Amino acid sequence: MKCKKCGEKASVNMRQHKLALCKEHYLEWVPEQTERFIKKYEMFTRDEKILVAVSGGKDSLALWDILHRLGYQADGLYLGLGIDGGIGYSHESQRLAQKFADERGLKLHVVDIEKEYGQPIPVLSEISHRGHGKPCAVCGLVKRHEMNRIARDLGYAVLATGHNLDDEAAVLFGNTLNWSSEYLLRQGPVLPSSDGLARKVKPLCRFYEREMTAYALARGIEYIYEECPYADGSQSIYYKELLNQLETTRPGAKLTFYLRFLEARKRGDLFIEQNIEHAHLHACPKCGQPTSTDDYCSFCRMIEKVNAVSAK
Ligand code: Q46
Ligand code: ZN
Ligand code: ZN
Repeated sequence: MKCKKCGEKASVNMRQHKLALCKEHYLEWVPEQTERFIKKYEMFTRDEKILVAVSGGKDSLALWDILHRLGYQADGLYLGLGIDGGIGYSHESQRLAQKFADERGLKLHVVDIEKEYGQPIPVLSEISHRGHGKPCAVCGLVKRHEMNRIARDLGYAVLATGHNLDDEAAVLFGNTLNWSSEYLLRQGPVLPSSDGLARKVKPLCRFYEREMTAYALARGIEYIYEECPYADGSQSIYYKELLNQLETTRPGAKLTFYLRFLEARKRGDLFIEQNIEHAHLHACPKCGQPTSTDDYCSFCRMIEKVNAVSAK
């Protein structure tokens, strides 16, 4: 297989684009494509301050690297979840995120959940009895809340995450199987800002996971190979496997699935569009973030409960 641009030996082959590239041209192609998606979906401009959520994994570090190479003002945010799982998961991922930032002279904000709220994620989950034994429900809630809080407190216009096409297609697949109209309507490369929350963007949403692995390796980015120990056996991993099977026999199926959905949504073709009733949102009296109840938001209720139990 030869590189389409220079004829040298190709190192990455993208069947869905019928495109093979050598390492050098691949490292040019990825940022060019990212720039194209940033413009196409109107994610942000060069004047806006961007906060990149970094986990220490390949996608978020690759995203930060690309934005930096493209000359955007992008700082990082690392949330210390306090997850060990026998492999020192949080400790190692924080070390790698910090190393990445230090080597490039980039600014990384680190927020440690245990320092902030008294307990690490697994304990918060246990005490608050949410999520049937797995900490993922509480973890998701805390991550969303903290990313919003920090973006707002530190004056970032945009919050960027490293979700790739495999992530997005798996979420779309799950939401479609359940016809979760509200989630379907909110899914996409950009979630506009609302009620004081920063805009959320996913600049890597059209890259396959394997393309991001290839990018991170080719750039020599050191990242944590292990997934979070709690990700094992999750529904999203199961959906990813199903979609990968489909992709093997029909190259490009994943991308088409996602892009056709975005087109249909843009045209207003999704029948769910008409039926959606937007829940009335209020500002949580404690933290100010939007919630659909008159009371505290779910995050603040969870923390209240944890505090009440811990005080006993
Ligand atoms: S939600 Fe669950 Fe993830 Fe949190 S506890 Fe780990 S697997 S990190 S994407
Ligand atoms: Zn080449
Ligand atoms: Zn709140």
